[in-house]
Amino acid sequence: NDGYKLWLQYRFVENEALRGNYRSYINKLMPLGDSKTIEVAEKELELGLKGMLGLDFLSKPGVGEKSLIFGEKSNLSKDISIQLESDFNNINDEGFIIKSISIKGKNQIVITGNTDVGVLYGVYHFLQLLQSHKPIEQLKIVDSPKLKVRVLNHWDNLDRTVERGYAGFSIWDWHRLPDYIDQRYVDYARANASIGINGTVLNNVNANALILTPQYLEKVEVLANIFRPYGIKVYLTARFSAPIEIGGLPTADPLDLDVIKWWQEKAKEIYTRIPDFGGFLVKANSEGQPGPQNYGRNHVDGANMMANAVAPFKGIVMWRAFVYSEHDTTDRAKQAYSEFVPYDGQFKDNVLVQVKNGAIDFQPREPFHPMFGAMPKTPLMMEFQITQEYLGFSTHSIFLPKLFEEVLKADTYRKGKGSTIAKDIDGSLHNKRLTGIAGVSNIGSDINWTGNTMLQANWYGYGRLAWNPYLSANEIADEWLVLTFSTNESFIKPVKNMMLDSKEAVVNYMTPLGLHHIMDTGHHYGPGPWVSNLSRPEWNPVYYHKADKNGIGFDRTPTGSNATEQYADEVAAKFNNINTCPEEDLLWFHHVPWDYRLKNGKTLWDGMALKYQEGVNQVEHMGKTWDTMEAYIDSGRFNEVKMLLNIQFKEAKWWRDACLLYFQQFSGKPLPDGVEKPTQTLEYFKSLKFPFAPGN
Ligand code: BDP
Repeated sequence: NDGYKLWLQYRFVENEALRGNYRSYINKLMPLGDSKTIEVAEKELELGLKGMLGLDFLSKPGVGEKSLIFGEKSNLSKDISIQLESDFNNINDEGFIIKSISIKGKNQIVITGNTDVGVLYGVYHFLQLLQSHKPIEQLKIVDSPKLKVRVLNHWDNLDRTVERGYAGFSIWDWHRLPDYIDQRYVDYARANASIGINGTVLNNVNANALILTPQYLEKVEVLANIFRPYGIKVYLTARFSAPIEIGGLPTADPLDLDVIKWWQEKAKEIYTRIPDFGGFLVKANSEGQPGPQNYGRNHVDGANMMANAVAPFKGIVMWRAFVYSEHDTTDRAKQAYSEFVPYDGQFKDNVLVQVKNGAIDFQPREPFHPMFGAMPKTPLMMEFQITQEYLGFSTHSIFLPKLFEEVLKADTYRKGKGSTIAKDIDGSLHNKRLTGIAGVSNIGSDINWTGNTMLQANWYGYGRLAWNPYLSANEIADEWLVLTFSTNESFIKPVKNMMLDSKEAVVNYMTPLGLHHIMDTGHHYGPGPWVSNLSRPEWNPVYYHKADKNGIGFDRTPTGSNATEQYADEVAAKFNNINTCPEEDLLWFHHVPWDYRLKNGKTLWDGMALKYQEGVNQVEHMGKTWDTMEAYIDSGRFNEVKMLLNIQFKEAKWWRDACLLYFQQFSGKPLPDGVEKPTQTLEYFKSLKFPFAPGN
């Protein structure tokens, strides 16, 4: 098993009684309607049922009396729809109903929804029930996605390199498109549809304007046609200066009439080819990307101009809030909030402001971004990073739904206790109509898509949380393990525990107690807390940890940068007080003396060293757990994960030793008992260079 099939394995159900039971409910497929979506739903059922139950429906038309009926509401017969009326009241356009009902005395299963795409989601859910060996006697499942825009962001370049990509090259073969259709495009769509992802941004946020030329739009159109039956819309990242680069205009000023017209015509051109084009994603005035500020305009001017261009076609603009200026270097963490919150209420209603989960940048742990909850009149979409730029690349097996869950559950207190981030992004906190979430994809041309089978769980888990941001990491791990590997509890339980612990393990061996951004710079591979020579101060790890003889950490309280003032009072008060600040965020908010006493009675230095050691121990334990799993799964995936866990163990030790040796120069204290002695010198770790680290 090379992992290509992801969580759509459709393993044969070995238990004969169970298989017989399933078969007795599904003698025949009865699709209603003839849309492309119903066609792909039928195909998926055939594939899945054949794999799991050994039935070949094509060769046995019409046998038996129990059919699986699937089709959208408008195609249901009266005697069926009448029985589902109240259920239909409980789903939205993309929701589904799976129900056992009795028709003319016969017990039938119906999968339906308001749209064909809803039906397709229901079909995938049904197949997942069988793969998880769940009973299907009395089905009544009614479910809808809680967010509207559920997209993957591909940071893929037109030359097929992937920025921060660790799973090979881009799956978009621009050179051979539009004529050559890679089967991957279809399988990509299937995988996404099976978890409810309904959009894909094909190109990097650091965009190349060429994607908007007819030559590339023709290729994009082909992908859009492939994805459409699966309910997946295509979006493009638009380079703000495209009117200059490919339009021949002298400016990209968003208030310039020619520029406005250029974008309107570009939108029209795109929608003529792709009537359901999703819209644009824009990274503007961030890390050197052009934007409205180049012309003395602001984010609202830029976003609204583009939003006007796509509005006649029901398109949206996702405008990123990942900005930090080189002119304001007091605290990078404060900048997005300062720049965006004053604009609350000024964006057009088809603009979503896309905010990273934390105010710095996709760290192993970050306190939640203070913009969440703080813009009641602006739809904010969450941006998670599924690819592991700062978390050991695809070699480290880390289950990210743990991180995502922590963020979604965080309480902004903006409307009192319980104002969680999940409630802001699903619109319920402030009654927002447009809602969304983006995940920076970890997908590439590697045979197993993500470079490490275990990281397929992060794509899966992201999709599940995009559908329902209230799901727990625990449930998601259960689902994914069953679908991907086995239903055997002796496998599921230990591997699930290993996954659930993996996120804290990486925090411990990289950035315990609120440390952040101490990865080696540029590529972010491995530790580099000593780096201090980059042109912009906030690109240097020393800017973030501020270690000195007195202590370590970034004071963001009122005695320091006062970044905490950007949170609701209750949250700010908690972070400001060193006694109530969660220890996991301690050095994010405070500069703390080396002999400060942690809650466990240890000094900060000892506690930090022990955390680094704990991270290493956790990875060692993960490896040992995995080693006992050989009997339960195929050797292909078993060996792959085993080798990767071994690399992760080595790299965890590298992180521990390099960081502790470096910080020890400031603390001047010995390593406490229980922490292994480094086997190399600090000079050795500093001398390691990785000019060819992937994803740069
Ligand atoms: C940073 C990455 C950089 C991205 C940037 C972004 O290092 O490659 O372009 O975020 O999100 O994390 O725009």
